[in-house]
Amino acid sequence: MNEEAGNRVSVTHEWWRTAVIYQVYPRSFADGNGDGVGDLAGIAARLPYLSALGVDAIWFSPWYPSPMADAGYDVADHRDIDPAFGTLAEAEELIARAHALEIRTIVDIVPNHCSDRHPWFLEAVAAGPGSAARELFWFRDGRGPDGELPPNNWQSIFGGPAWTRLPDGQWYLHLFAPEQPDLNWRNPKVREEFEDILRFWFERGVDGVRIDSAPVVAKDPTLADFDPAAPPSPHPYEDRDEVHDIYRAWRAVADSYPQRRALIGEVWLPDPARFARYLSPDELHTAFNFDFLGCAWDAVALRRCIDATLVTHAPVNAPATWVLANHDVTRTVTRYGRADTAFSHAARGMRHGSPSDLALGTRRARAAALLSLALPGSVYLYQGEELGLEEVEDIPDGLRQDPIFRRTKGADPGRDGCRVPLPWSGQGPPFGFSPDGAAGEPWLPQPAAWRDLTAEVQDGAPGSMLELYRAALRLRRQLSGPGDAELRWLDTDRDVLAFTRGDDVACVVNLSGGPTRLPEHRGVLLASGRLEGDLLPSDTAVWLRR
Ligand code: TEU
Repeated sequence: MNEEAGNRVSVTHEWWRTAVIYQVYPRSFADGNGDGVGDLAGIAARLPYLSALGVDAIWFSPWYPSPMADAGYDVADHRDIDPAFGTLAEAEELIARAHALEIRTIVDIVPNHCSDRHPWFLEAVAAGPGSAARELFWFRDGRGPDGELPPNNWQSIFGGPAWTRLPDGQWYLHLFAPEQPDLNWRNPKVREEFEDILRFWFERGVDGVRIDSAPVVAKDPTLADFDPAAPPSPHPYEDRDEVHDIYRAWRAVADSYPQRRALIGEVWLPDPARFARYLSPDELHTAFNFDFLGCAWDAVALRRCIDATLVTHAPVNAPATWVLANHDVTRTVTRYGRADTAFSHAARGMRHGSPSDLALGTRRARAAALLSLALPGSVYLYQGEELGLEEVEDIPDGLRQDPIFRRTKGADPGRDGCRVPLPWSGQGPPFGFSPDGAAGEPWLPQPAAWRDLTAEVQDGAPGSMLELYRAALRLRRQLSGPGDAELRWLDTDRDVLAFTRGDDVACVVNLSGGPTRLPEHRGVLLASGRLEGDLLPSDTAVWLRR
């Protein structure tokens, strides 16, 4: 499905339209130096694995210097690499080595906030109330007789109030953790700084940036109270019109390079029309499809989501994206094995630990992989998805690191369960994540059962998840039809998804309780499970030659 096969990095084709993009979460991918934390040396050593998997690009979750209050999404310096991960020279080398393997690279940019250890924030704290340094953030006096109450009623997305008070009495705004003070995007210095950060990474050869929490960067400067159950329009901080001006300026930066760079937005928004505005021709190139990511394993819901996605993207001529998982959400195998197969952040605490049939979840995750890789647009894979890893739900409380866990007093377990270091090889932890004899244990404990899911065990094993992904990615490149070709639904039962891509390929996914007969075809290209003659079993997907 990739027209650029064979020469993908050197041509100026809009690669992001059809790319398969693999998310590396550096802490948990591979540990080169044996301290129990993933790093750039570990990633470099595993590049051949990603090349053999057949991905077109790697997105690196934040690798910058950070106190890791939010696993690197609290950035202290956007122009360097955290010493725990390596050096800037290693990052440059990694970008170059990926390019040599025809793999593009995407870095994560976090514009809404920085770390409370960022020099700007340290300076603002030191400079005191009324200083210019505080203008780069949202500092305010509190309410109540002694200013002991927060300036407004806004709540942090991670739980608790969105304000923290300093010893000098002023409060500062943080939509996420207190260690992540929000930047004031009304200040031109903030804008200049981020445009310069984009140039910094584009000049180091990265092919795109993923924009963290893209819609929340602009705030209502009156900082008025609001009722979260009935927020006003415009919302005080979500999806305000001013954000588009910011991203138009970013697009101009991206377009100023001869090999154009892609802007990819993390845009969680319920309103498709508002979502599509981010994809205007002079703004972002693509944005993650969170409706698809949250959608239940249900044919009617999925078809509705796919149709709505295509309808949303068509007028702005932006490619759709298909995402099943990332570092913030419950792993697919666990989710699809539960009675309730949808995902939402709000329901994570409630669903945590509810029974999951992992064999069933795996069957469905395999079918979902073939579904998403057959849809028109680009696809995001989250590390470990290709190994069929489940959510680790029994991490001892004392080892949990996600601030969500603490800030909700355990009501929401947080996101550690999808961030457990990958199993590469061997019979027990660290499963090749760290080198043999490493001093440090993996920063989160790995389940013993992962001995059956290591990349080593799955390599070359017929029917393994890894081999399914490899075969699907290989075919996706080879098949001429799919590319940007239109999706046409075939007439089927309500609980079966069947569509063609171009003239030669069809995809059929059976979400009904029993087997279904395959439509007319000229051969099976790939199946997520064993077929019974011309019957496609339940929770199985197939790619057919038409
Ligand atoms: O996430 C933004 C975001 O709001 C959610 O995805 C978040 O994880 C969820 O609401 C929590 O329940 C981005 C990053 O993907 C996430 O890892 C960071 O923690 C967050 O921004 C702050 O930078």
